[in-house]
Amino acid sequence: MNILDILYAQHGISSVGVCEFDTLKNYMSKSAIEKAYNYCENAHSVYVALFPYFNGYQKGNLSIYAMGKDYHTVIYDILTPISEQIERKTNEKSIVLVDNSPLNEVQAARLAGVGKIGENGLIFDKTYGSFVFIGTILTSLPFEQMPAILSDNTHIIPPSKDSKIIDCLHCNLCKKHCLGHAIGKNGKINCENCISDLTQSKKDLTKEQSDLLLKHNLIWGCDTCQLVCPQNKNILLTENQSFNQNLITSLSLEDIENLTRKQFNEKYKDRAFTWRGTKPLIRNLTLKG
Ligand code: B12
Repeated sequence: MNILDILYAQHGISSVGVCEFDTLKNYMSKSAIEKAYNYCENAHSVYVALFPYFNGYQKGNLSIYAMGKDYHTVIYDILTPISEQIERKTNEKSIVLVDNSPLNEVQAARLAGVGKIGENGLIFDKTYGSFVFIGTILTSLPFEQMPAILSDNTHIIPPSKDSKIIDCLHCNLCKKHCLGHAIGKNGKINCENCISDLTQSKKDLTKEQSDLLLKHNLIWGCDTCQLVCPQNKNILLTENQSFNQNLITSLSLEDIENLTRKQFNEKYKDRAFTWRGTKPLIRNLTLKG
């Protein structure tokens, strides 16, 4: 089996592909390219895997992406053994990168052929819509070579392949429903008005930004441009237990206001909403009264 087959067979992954780092560089700034080379000298290929996370329409005040276990950890744990095997068996450098990464992950996914970009700037998977996280392995292993390595992988549960292609309808409902009118041409996001960004920002908010948050139902993240999308209507739910079990759907002031940073991190270990501390959460909860 080659790396793509192995990746494809991992539980919790819906689509996999590979793109050339040289091509991806066209979508990255000079400093991002430099950072990527610091991670992986002679970077050659980017393996891309999509991880579905839609858990149904759960009521709460946290965004769907933050209800389950922290996706950074989940994806890192799944991809690391594969990355380590690449290094062991080929002597090439290899590193797992998720989200906090110099790579333009959405473009990497598009170039790897695992999905298409919608007007909301997000990648859409055939079966799971845009509710997919992107995980990557950046490696010096040449793109042309997919040697038969990694054959000692075990836990193999192939995902279903019979699915329809999801293509953006360009209906622009995502743009129309975005309260901050933050989605521009070609999915370019204006972070000054993007509610997802504002809820997660530690910065002081302007009066206009606070008013925007007051109109919004969540205190962390935003799902609007995904939930209104017709192409997300009949998607499958995630089967990944990290994203469909032990969900935290809401937080209240009482839950967090008296916690130190350390206590907060311990209480909500492995949750994506902890990375900015309690400050933005308390600000957002207080604002909404
Ligand atoms: C910074 C960041 C944010 C910021 C800014 C978002 C932005 N798009 O600028 C904020 C906090 C607002 C944010 C919000 C969200 N994010 Co975010 N974010 C990132 C991060 C770390 C970098 C994004 C970035 O700056 N890209 C580079 C810039 C330079 O891209 P760009 O020039 O704007 O180009 C984009 C578009 O123009 C488009 N594009 C270019 N050419 C063309 C041509 C056509 C025809 C079209 C249609 C589009 C198009 O493609 C580019 C990529 O999106 C990525 C992870 C990563 N390392 O890539 C995650 C990432 C994009 N985020 C992700 C998620 C899940 C979210 C949220 C859904 C979370 C939430 N529920 O609140 C929202 C969605 C908001 C939205 N519609 O984008 C996922 C997206 C997965 C997916 N299915 O695509 C990523 C990939 C993280 C991951 N590993 O899974 N995010």
